[in-house]
Amino acid sequence: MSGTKTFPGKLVSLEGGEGAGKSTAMQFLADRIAARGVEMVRVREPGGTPAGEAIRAVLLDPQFKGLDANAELLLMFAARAQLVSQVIKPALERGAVVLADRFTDASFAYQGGGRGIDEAFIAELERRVVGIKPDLSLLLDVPVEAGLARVRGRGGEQDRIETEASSFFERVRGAYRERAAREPQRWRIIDASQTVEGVQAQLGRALDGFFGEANA
Ligand code: Z5A
Repeated sequence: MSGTKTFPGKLVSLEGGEGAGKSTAMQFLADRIAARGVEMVRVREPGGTPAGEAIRAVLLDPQFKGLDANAELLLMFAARAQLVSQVIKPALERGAVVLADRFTDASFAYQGGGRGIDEAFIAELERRVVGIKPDLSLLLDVPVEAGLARVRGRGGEQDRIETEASSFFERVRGAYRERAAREPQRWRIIDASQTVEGVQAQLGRALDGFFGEANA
């Protein structure tokens, strides 16, 4: 783990913008990790604990459109603090592989890139409240319009953040790509505009490469 403390387990995060195919990819990754015969703990953000899921409901509720950007950021970190202390750290201490559907990088991308909150402030929260970083982060990267078209094709109601303009999601994508370029040893960029099979082939190679290196 690239945080302050080293754990026997590994933290793998999956990130991406709207319609990148995270839900589809999560199941593939979970099956692939489980097939290694290790304990796997799957979490999602915001959420993953009873308190975190209650916070998630507030964050995604369209009735709170216009929520203050700092309030949004702090709620993301409140849910994350609970998830890290209640679930992620104990699992890593047991030696489990934790598979996270989003982690702190999402706050840098959405609240930093999307909302324009100062990156140094988010980094300070990460240091004080979270204290750990993923060992491997997978970025499902897809052009914004293609992702939004997939979400429209999926149907259903939009949550509060999904109702943002394309320019917001362009900034989110830019922030993710910049973070991945800055720390290439931690990130693998997956071309998520490919077919489901094409995306899974890339994910499988990234995961096998990571565990191969981790076991070497
Ligand atoms: N958020 C934040 O702002 N700050 C933070 O710190 C954190 C989160 C942690 C909730 O996240 C929101 O919180 C999210 C970021 C913000 N904002 N929004 N909007 P979430 O992860 O729960 O929600 P989501 O991003 O909207 O993910 P999702 O609903 O799981 O959707 P998805 O991952 O984009 O994709 P999907 O459902 O797997 O796929 C979309 C459709 O495309 C679906 O019909 C699939 O069948 C199809 N699909 C999937 N893959 C393909 C390929 N390869 N080709 C063609 N079609 C495909």
